[in-house]
Amino acid sequence: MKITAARVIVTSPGRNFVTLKVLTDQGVYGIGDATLNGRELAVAAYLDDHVIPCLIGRDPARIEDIWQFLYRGAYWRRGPVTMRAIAAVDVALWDIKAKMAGMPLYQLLGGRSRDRVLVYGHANGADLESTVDAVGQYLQLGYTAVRAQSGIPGVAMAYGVGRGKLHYEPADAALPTETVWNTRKYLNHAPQLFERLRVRFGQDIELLHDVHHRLTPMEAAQLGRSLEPYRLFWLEDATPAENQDAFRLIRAHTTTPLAVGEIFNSIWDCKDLIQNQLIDYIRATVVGAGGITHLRRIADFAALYQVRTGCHGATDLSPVTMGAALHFDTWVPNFGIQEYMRHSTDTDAVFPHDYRFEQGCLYAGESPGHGVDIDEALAARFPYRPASLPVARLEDGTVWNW
Ligand code: CS2
Ligand code: MG
Repeated sequence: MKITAARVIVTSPGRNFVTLKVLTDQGVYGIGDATLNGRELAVAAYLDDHVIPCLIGRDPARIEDIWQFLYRGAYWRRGPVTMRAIAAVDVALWDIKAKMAGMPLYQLLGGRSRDRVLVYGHANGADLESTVDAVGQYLQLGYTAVRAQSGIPGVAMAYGVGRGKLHYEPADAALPTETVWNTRKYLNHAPQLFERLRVRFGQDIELLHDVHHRLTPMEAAQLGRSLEPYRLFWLEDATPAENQDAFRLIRAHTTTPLAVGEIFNSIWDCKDLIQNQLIDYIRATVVGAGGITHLRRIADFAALYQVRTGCHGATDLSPVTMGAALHFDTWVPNFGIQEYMRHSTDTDAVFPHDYRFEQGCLYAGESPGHGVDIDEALAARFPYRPASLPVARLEDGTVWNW
């Protein structure tokens, strides 16, 4: 079997997505996601200029060998652009292998470890009241795990809060929008939100929260401690993790479970955090961390330390990533939870898929492969539109972590 062609499809059905389609001489094709929010065309160019020419003529069944070739063979290892391109190839090749086997992808990974995949939804509101109401709406939709993010008095645009009635979508303008951040106001406000949520909804639901890298380690330790009475499922990205040791300080001061890793792209980003048991959940996902081949390596390593998975699943990850992640989640023994931000109707139409939501869980489909396709004719009707993630500054003008 040979790869005969591969093409990159850039489309914007509400937001930008980069998709790789790998074709073979047997007529079977595979689909992979290569979307990197705000940097889509960089990955498209990397695929077109450096990766696709190396794929033509290769045996698509040699997934591991192709992964190693693209990773080691580039000499320049890791990084979000490279690793997303490798992920797109890897997921497309797993899709081909599973289609050839006539099996849903999770069967090739080792089969089913669970009946369904617990997901969490994103509730947010401009203030405490509307955020509490939004959590209530998610519970009515059947969710049992909800992430809550609230607007903060005196902070014009807090992380995670949508504007108007739109879905939350941070990449909102061609050039980065600038926002102003105030840590003190946030640290005062966040515990009030979770106090209200527990009073209103009781102890049985799972609540999650994303700090989005905005605190120093000591501030994160303070927040983790102040949230302990509300028993969060996790506190995410409490501080930037380039220095993995920073989590020692947070860990030493709080029992609030910690999640990190949506911007990690290799096992080396996760290694110290996992082996020193500084986190509880690893957020790496197929598109971010080199595909199924590399993510399963991270998950197996994490399992040694009882660290569980919590794959990133924001809307900038396409339905192709969601489909692949659900097969991964169905198999991975140390599964924790899966993030699920719903895509727009246009996005769902461009990417026909067989996964489905029911009672707070997602179910991987049973069709051969990962179960997600792309309607190329429809995709062509949504041309690329430049969109960047915002940049945060402190009130004195200092650039901060968005
Ligand atoms: C977020 C993301 O889903 C999350 O937890 O941190 O929404 C993140 O901001 C985006 O994926 C950035 O592209
Ligand atoms: Mg996050």
